[in-house]
This record gives sequence, C-alpha cells and structure tokens, in this order.
Amino acid sequence: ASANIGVVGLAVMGSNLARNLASREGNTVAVFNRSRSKTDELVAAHPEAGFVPAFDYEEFAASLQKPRTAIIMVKAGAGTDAVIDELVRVFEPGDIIVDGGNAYFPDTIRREKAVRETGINFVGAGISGGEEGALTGPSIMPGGSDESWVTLGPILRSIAAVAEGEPCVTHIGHDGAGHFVKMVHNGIEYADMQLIAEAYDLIRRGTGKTPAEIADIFADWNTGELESYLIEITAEVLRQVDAETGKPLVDVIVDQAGAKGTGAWTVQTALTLGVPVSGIAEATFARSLSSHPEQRAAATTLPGPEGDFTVPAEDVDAFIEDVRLALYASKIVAYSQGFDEIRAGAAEYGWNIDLGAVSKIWRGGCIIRAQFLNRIADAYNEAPDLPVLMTAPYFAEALTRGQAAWRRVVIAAATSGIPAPAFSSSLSYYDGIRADRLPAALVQGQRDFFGAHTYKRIDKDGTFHTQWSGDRTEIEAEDTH
Ligand code: NBP
Repeated sequence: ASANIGVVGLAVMGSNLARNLASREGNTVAVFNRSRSKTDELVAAHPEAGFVPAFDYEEFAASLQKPRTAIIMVKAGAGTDAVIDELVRVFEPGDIIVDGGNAYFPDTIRREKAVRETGINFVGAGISGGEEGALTGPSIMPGGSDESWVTLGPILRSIAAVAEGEPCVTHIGHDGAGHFVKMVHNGIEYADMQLIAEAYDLIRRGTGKTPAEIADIFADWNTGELESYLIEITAEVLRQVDAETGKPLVDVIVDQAGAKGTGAWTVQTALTLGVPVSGIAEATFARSLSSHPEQRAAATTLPGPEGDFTVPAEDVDAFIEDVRLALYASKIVAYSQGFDEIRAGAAEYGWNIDLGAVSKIWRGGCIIRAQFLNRIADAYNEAPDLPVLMTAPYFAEALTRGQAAWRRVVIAAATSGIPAPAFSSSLSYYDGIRADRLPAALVQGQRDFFGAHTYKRIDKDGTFHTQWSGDRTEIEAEDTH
C-alpha cells in the first residue's frame, strides 16, 4: 500500500481534485473510475502527479495505507450509493469514506448511519468552487464524526483555498451538517446572482447603457463593499462580445435560467423548518419563471404601465448609486436568511455549527467568495447567539444607509413594470421582520373563525376562542395551534 489518499470518480471534478491532492507535499494519490478509460487518460496526462491507478475496488483498497481514506466524486444519487456499497465491501473498520459530491443532506444522514454500523467512518463533504476550485483550492464543508476529522483535517486543509492565510475548510458538524451548509451556500448563491441580474436589468432599461458600459459599473462596484467573485465575473460576462454576430454575448444567450436543484432543496428545507428564506425562494422561482417560454409567450399580451422607463440624464448617476445600495441591502437580507436557515437546521438536527467559521470558509474557493464574509464572521464572533444577522451593528448601519435608496429602486421597478422579485421581497422581509405589529393577528382571527384554531391575547396568558357561530363571546380554549 503506497497511497495515503484515494479518489473514486475521475470525471472533471474528481480528476481535478486528485491532481490538487497529488500536488501537495507528502500525498500519494490512488485513483479509480468505474470505466477504465478515464483512469488511463488521467494517469497518462499527468505523469508528474505520481498517481497509483487501480482498476477494481480490491486493487484500490490494497493500494491505500490504513486507515484508508477515499474521496468519492461521482454523480450524486444512485452512483454514490453504488460506490459506497463497494467501498464498504473492501474497506475495514476505522477507514474513512468521504462523499465530495453534491448530495442532498438527508441522504448523507442516512448513509452516515448505515456506514457507521460497519465501523467505517462516513463523511459527507460539500465541495464548492467548480472545476477550477477543485484543481486550485475549493471551499470544503465536511460533516462526519470527530474521529474521522483527525485524519481528514490535515488532508483537506492542504488542498483547500486559502483566505487571508486561513484554509477554507472547517469541521462543520456531524453526519449531514456539511452537505446542509453546502446546500444553503448554493441557495445564497442563487439569491446573490438574481440580485445582480436585477441590478443589471434596472440599469440597462432605466438608463439605456450598453452591457459594456454596465460592465464598467460592476467593475467599479467590485472595488467597494460589494467586492466579490460574482460581481467580478458579471463584469466579464457583460463585456463579452459574440464573435458571430458582434453583439454583446448577453443579448444572444437565451433568457431561460437553468438549475440543478440545490436552490430548490434550500427552499424546500426552509419551508419544512419554517424559516423565511424569501430572497432565495424568489431567486429560485425567477429561474423557473424564465424557463416557461410558452407561458411567457402567451403573457406578452398582458398590459404593462404606459410609456417607457427612462431615468432623466441628470439623475442617472444617482439612480445607479441607488441600485448599488439596494443591491447591497438585499444581499445582506439574503445572507441573513441563509444563516438563519443554517441556525435552524443546526437546532433541528443537533449540529453544533459555528456560524462565524462557516462565513470564514466561504471567503475563498467558492462561488460566493467575498470580503463581505469577514463582516459576518465579525458579527458572530461578537455575538454568537445573534438572532438575526442583519441586526449586527455593521449590517444595521448599511441598511440604515441604504434603505431610502432601496425603496426608491423598488418603487421604480414597480412603476415601470420591470420585475425585481428579489429586490422587492428582500425589502418586504426587512419591513416585516422589523415591524412592531404584523397583520398576522388578523390571520389568527381568520383561522379561529373557520377552524377554531384559537389565538393568544396581548394582555393576558392563555389560549382563546371566539364562538363565531354562536353569540361571539370569547372562551378560554385548549391550545390547538
Ligand atoms: P458527474 O456528476 O458527471 O459524474 C460522472 C462520474 O460518476 C464518472 O466518474 C462516472 O463514472 C461516475 N459514476 C456514475 Br455517473 N455512476 C456510477 C456508478 N454507479 N458507479 C461508479 N461510478 C459512477 O461528474 P462531475 O461533474 O465530476 O461531478 C462529480 C460530483 O461533484 C457530483 O456529485 C457533482 O454534483 C459534484 N459537482 C460539484 C461541483 C461543484 O462546484 N462543487 C461542480 C460540478 C460537480 P464513469 O466514467 O464510469 O461513467
């Protein structure tokens, strides 16, 4: 046995991760893929990596030093289960199986439980950063047992992205915690992308600026508080000219956004947990809305407001600054909601998740990497039990500074008929969460009327019901919430 780590699944993610591992001092990497050709190609293309190829599971297990550690990078779902079954067959108690694919966290919880019974450790690890990140340094979110982390920690630290001298990996919590946090990361990514897209749309339609001019605006924003990978690549995409037509590339791309399902998982999970991740939900639904061309074609007959939306020339700079502030405020809401979901998930599943540490490992390697994440870490360091992230002093100040602009932008979008679902729902969340009183009181009255669901009173303890179909007097009732 000559390898200290193995990789199963040598498609783009697995082969890049294997090369990343091989490039680190002290690692010898065993590689295995179901179909032999990928293994042969990888080993031939990268002699410098010193890979130890295996062509069946027995050979793969024999090539690994004990305790054996293997990272699975195969298509999530049935493929992952198939590989786990094979590894469990050839591995021994104390060995470690890591699933680095995009698994749905309940699957990870189930797999961890089943594998644990064999004495083998199972770690579900969210890995973010795409192909490039896998090769040069991803952000890694491992779950699993404390025991497995002792062996795995140094290996993952050696291949993770580095942000301000710190590796972008931390042991998130037990069983499915890592894949849960990766899921929410992707949900936040959906919201961040949608907000940027809405900002672009409002500026383009309001000011008539070209994509290349808007690229300059984003590049400028990328030097300030919005500095992030997503803002940076937005400028790159907007600047790109289509070779065939000479048009901006963004104008020749079909306007239907795809999705692989992690945004939907984030929203489904949030619904179950009762956490209002409205910004992430709107972003996910915005992709769905875009992807129904028949409905969209039918609906073009519906009227919009009279006239075109044109920001007067003298107000263009102020409008762009308003959009920037609205984007930042909405982004704060999206992250606040995402961290709320992680907090609620941790409580539900019994994970001890350090929210500040999560924000720190997202500073490098992953798609939502940004300076801004330092502020989130600061907020949780100062107040680990912060009930709502956006109430931390730094964010509260940014919201105070931005709220008037945010309202103007949402008004402009509504009056001009430009859809801005993430901007406007974020603002509604902000106004809802900070409200002294909500019309939820009326909803409770309605529920009591038709279903005798009862209500609480603001002025005394107990649970009450109004006898709506009788004389409408109030009685004390059993709590049937
Ligand atoms: P794919 O998701 O395209 O999966 C292809 C790999 O799965 C091949 O190695 C294939 O083997 C193997 N495989 C399948 Br399919 N069924 C198998 C089975 N029953 N037994 C053994 N192997 C099986 O690869 P990818 O795009 O490299 O992604 C790998 C994982 O990483 C996925 O879970 C994906 O969601 C995740 N991912 C993450 C990011 C990110 O940014 N974090 C990006 C892209 C992907 P074969 O060669 O024999 O067909």
